[in-house]
Amino acid sequence: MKLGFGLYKHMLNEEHYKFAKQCGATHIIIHMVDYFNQGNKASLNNQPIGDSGGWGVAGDPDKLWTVEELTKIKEDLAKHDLILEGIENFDPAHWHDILLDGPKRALHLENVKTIIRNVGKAGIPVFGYNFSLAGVSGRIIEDSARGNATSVGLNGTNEMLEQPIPKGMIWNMIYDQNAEEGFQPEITHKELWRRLRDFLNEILPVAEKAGVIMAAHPDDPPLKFVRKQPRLVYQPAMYQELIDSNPSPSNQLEFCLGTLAEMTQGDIYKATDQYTKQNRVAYIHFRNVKGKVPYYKETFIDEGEIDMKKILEILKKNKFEGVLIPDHTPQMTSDAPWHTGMAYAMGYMKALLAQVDN
Ligand SMILES: [Mn+2]
Repeated sequence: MKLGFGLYKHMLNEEHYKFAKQCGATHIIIHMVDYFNQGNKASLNNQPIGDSGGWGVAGDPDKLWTVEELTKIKEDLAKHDLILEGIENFDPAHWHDILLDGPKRALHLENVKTIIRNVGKAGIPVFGYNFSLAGVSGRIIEDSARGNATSVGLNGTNEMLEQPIPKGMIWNMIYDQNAEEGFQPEITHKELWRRLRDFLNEILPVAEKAGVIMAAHPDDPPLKFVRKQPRLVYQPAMYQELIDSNPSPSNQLEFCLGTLAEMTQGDIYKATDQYTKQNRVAYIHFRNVKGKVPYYKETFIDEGEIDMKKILEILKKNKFEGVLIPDHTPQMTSDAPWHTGMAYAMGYMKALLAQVDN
């Protein structure tokens, strides 16, 4: 198994590459979407939580990520002896009408195909995505982790979770600042699954040919509905439905332990066993939580309810050889809350891996 590190768009620089390497990472997952773009008042130290204004403005709809820019990032990382393992998430500006089944759907399918081909040409093996209309939305920030560390979670339902998505917004980002008044139409779970299957049927042959694995993140928070919209994967068994919907070897999972443990059904150890046994896990968000929706808190890696060592033992048994990244951690009280939180998680993971994966 490999120790990886996730970097947001604003962290794609030498300082953060050095930091990741110093934490023991060998592999990097990058975000090309800028969740902190314009109008997002969120602290750069925290993960974006998704309040009523969303995360901010989506990117340029006409500017797809090029082979050159992706290759440059890969080469910059290589100078620090780091391997670019994957990209996490599409920009809503490039694919909103795939999620919405809107008038630009055909154009957006071409966008995604171009992006996947470019990712393949740059030699990046994995693309993580989240097929979700509301996205990571409605969570709250509390000083709820050990020692009153600032973290995120849910404390019962809240107004935000019930608020419909305004037109011009999808997946928490604004793709049309001049959209008309009103809300995105409400759809059924059946319709959402139809859209996903159609998307996979179009994209997976291209991904396979490009040598790229498509890795699906579950819905965070994993509720049946968020913002009046259905969620795709909000119980562990729904991941099987996703895998079974298309047999392509490029149809895989961005396996988020935290989100899966927050689900009301299933068992995190059985789910880990079930999906890694099938060789369908592309990479893992290795983080811990307490509780289940709608009452849960993200915790430090060693204070949640998941036995992380037991997870590693299951991964080892099933010969999982992919990358583990911390995903999120609580922020630690210091001059560098994000860095200290991540360094703590990485040290813990490195030690655990040394114990189990030798
Ligand atoms: Mn995750």
